[in-house]
Amino acid sequence: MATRGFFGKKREPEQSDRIPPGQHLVDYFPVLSAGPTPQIGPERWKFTLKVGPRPVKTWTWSEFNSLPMTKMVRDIHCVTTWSKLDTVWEGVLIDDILADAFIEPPTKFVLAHSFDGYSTNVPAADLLTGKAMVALKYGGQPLERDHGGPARLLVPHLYFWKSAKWVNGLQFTERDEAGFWELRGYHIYGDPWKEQRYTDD
Ligand SMILES: Nc1nc2c(c(=O)[nH]1)N[C@H]1C(S)=C(S)[C@@H](COP(=O)(O)O)O[C@H]1N2
Ligand SMILES: [Mo]
Repeated sequence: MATRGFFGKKREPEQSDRIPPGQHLVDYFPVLSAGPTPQIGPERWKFTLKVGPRPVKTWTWSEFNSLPMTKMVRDIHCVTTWSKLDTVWEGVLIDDILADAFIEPPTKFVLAHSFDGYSTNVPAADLLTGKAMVALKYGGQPLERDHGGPARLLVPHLYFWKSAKWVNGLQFTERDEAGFWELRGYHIYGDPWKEQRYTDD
């Protein structure tokens, strides 16, 4: 006789289609940080867009909050093998940040920088056309500090280390420059569907 628990654990087929190889589902939200959580209040927060070394535009917290807000519901996948479905985010699309600075993407690559010194590289195309945002809210609430509050990058189609917490700027670069984890053995691109976990995957 089959027990209820046995069938209860069975997943909907559409749901397993959404879990990349080597990943398992979690329903809580793990915290993964390389160092301590920086405490950045609204008065100290700013966000700078750069082209190479040249700052193009800087926003204060209130200026940034007056940009168009977009809601995104996405599945996220951490290289440590957890995945979480249907996470709900609100924030400013990278497209809308560039539009506010009146620039078109000037190079093919971007380095995201954070208040804790973290960085991560993403091709510009992976940040544009509605694919990525600077998220200010998670689950309808202001983003918790441990999850990157007040603002984090969200690039949900790549492994979650690309979603820089406490983000304070984006820098367009001529070449694809490795960031914090990419310099420490993680894949330069990080597609969860191709299991691009480590440098040579
Ligand atoms: N600034 C910063 N961003 C970061 C990290 C970090 O240490 N510092 N860790 C990364 C890693 S490895 C992961 S898996 C996710 C974890 O996000 P979470 O703690 O909200 O789950 O944040 C990424 N962004
Ligand atoms: Mo991670």
